[in-house]
Amino acid sequence: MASTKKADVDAVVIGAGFAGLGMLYRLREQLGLSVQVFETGDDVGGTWYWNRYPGARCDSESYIYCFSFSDELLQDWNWSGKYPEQPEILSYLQHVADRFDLRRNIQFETRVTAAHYLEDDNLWRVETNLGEVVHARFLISGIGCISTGNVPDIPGRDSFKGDSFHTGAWPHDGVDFAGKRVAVIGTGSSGVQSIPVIAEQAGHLTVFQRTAQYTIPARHGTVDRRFLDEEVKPNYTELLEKARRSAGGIPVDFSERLALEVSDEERNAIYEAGWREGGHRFIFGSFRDIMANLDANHTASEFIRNKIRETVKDPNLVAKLVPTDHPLGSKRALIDTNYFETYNRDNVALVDLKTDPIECITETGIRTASGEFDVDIIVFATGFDAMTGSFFKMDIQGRDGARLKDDWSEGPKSYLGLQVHKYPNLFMITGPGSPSVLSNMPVSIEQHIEWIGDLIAHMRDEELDVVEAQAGAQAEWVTHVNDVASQTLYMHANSWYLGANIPGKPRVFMPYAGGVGAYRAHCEAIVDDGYRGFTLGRPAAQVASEHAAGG
Ligand code: NA7
Repeated sequence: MASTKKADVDAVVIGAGFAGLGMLYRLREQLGLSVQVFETGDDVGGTWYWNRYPGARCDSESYIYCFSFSDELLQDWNWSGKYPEQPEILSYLQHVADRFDLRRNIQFETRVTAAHYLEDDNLWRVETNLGEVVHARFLISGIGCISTGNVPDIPGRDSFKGDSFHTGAWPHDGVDFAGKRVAVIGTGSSGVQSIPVIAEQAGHLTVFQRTAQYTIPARHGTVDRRFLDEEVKPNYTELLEKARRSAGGIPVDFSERLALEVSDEERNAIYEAGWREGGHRFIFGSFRDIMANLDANHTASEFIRNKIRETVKDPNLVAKLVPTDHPLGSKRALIDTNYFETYNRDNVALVDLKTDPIECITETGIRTASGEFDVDIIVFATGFDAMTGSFFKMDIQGRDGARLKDDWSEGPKSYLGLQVHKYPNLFMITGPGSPSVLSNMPVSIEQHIEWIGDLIAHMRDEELDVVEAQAGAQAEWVTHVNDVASQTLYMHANSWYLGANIPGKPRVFMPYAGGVGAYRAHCEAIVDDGYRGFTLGRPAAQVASEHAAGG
């Protein structure tokens, strides 16, 4: 006989970053549902709560790094920087939480440890590290794509007697680098942002680089008030719509030019202009085939290599800093402030781990093949177990005893990055298989929030209790995600998109590389087709028990 357990709330949402806050607002204010949010931190913010390392900043321009659900919020909020810095994004999210009275449904300092689908009850049983248990009809993950830090298991790591920090778990009261000998391991986004700032504060900085990077000057500055007041605020509706239909979730026009169709002089002048303007405009504003064609890409990659050669004075450092093993953009495209210039400082040294690998961490520092580097502080800018790591920290079980860890052991499988077959009523906001990390995140997050909200509203209207991705639709989507990725330059590098940064992680391209606009259109077509690929209905157990009771 079917159980009669009741839901404590309509939905449990995990995480109180952009995704969790937006989902809570949508479900509570627009659908009138009861919602319980669990958040590990002691405040809202997600990524921007944890990543407080020096120089932490978003690569999207501030005017488009925001929620769009409230016109008043869009008009009232004024960013101060062209690229929003971590403290300001955190203030923004705190403001959103206060303005819309979101905190009352968020339980802080609480981690979801397990979530089991109870088939007889059609409920998710959600358990926390505090031993609490909540039953909910829907379970929605807003856990972020890059939220489980990767601190490499280097021999002797725990023997280090100095201080060590991962950039994604930075102390709230900061780190005093003054006069200290500091090691930074890693030159991804977090390393490239923090290295110039730490170099200014530290006595001495040694950077341990595994892969040399392309990075483009951000040309960060204060926000252009005229641009904001005259071009952005009166036109937010159109700008946001353009962002939603774009490739990367930003409202810009890509150049129509092809890199190999212009003369060398013209091409160089265009790159120079892009370099002066800075940021990702260097890529999308110059030629449309840089990210699609290896020969075109080579011209841009070589332009940046020449900039490194011009900027860095020591030829030994140039040889280490010039990237030669992957094309521009095949790892995450980086933007920086004074990154290469920093290597001209007297107090900065660089160790190339390709030729001089780390052997171990000692009580006093880092030992490589060539010698010992004594330091007071080690900064691990070594990235994240992206996209799947945070799911695997929870024991997620679907119907028929399915375990997410097992079902994703060869790489994540989902339908649209939104749902997983065998996990009814579980939704992922920007899960693997959606554009997520290849886009301006708030735009992708909001699309999922709206889509999930619309589906739940549809289910309520139609008196349907359960929704589950079909196996066939999921398999087709996974194939499509792989096919699209295989046609891109992303396959030419060892990146965290492919899980290559985590030893033993399956090498599968996790986000959807088809673009935000194309993805959105796909999601809309599926809805127009009666939620094609999803099974919507009433729980089998409930129907069976009604039959048995003559209902
Ligand atoms: P990333 O981009 O994953 O960068 C991590 C860096 O750490 C990268 O240079 C790695 O080298 C390096 N790394 C990782 N493991 C090791 C070990 N074991 N030894 C030496 N070096 C290592 O993380 P970030 O935090 O910088 O950025 C994450 C995202 O946050 C970013 O893309 C934005 O979306 C925001 P590798 O390149 O793998 O050789």
